[in-house]
Amino acid sequence: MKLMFVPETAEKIKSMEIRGAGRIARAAAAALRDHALAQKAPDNAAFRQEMERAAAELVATRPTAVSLPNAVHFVMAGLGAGETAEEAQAAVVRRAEEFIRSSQHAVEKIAEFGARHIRDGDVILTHCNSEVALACMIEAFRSGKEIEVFATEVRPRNQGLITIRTLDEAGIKTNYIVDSAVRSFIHDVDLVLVGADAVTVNGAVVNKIGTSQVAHTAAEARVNVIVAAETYKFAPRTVVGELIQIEERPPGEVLPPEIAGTLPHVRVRNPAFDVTPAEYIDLIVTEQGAIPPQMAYVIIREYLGWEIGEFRKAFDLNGGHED
Ligand code: RI2
Repeated sequence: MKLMFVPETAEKIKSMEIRGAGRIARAAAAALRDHALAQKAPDNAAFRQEMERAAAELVATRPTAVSLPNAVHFVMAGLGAGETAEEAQAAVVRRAEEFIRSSQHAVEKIAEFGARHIRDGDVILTHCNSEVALACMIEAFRSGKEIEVFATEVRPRNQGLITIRTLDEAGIKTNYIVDSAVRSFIHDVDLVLVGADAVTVNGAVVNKIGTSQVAHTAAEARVNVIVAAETYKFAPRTVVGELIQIEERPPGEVLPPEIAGTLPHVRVRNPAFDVTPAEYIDLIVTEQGAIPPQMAYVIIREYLGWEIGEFRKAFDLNGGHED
């Protein structure tokens, strides 16, 4: 087993060598597990402090995908276990393993549920590179459904390339298009299927920049939009009014600095994500089943285990005290 060190993992998440909301979450859990194991004969207070520091370093890497803080929160709850550092250490390791296992299981479950929403002969449009959205398509294809996919290029990081390689490997007939061609092809499409970086309490989906344009185009053409999202992509803190921060990445990803440098009046903007309102989404497929986006609160309440007392503590509401 290759050990995942925290600084190395944090760097890879930041540079997007490790990317995709689910993969980021699993990598963070693995890094916390290995970091905990690396603390030999730890002193109680020092162990907890060091784990908190490492957790903060991981969470600070990318601000939008809520799977990252949710995974870290799940693993770090192990710090509360037992009296000694060894007990806390064992609990952190156990919880990290549990998160990774259940995340992989969630992808399989969503593939199974999502594939049932794909009919034989469907043409599906996807945007960006979503492990879960692709798993649904591959499962549908594997079960004998003849499908065809339109995959966007996804400027500026070209995640569409990863998507078409995966689809090609699976033997699925695929069309590769530039992002701005979505409206030109939407009438050839039966279904839009994308992933999510975050789902808010009002059912809005935060996903790769351009998703909201795709969903808007689909709504205009009366094409259904399905989002594949594990429950740990739902954002508990949106219940108490926290907004999802949209990451803005370096301008050099969009325009090379040697060109940008010659244009003193031009400012390049590079938001990595956008928000698709619930009314443009027909269904969110989670590992607990498919829900209309308006039911996001139920997922947050039932499956994320963040109690209101915890929100208060996190935001220092009510002086951090529970009622
Ligand atoms: P899975 C990605 O973000 C894309 O926005 C993708 O739709 C989403 O994470 C979910 O990915 P980025 O890391 O977890 O490419 O479904 O910025 O793989």
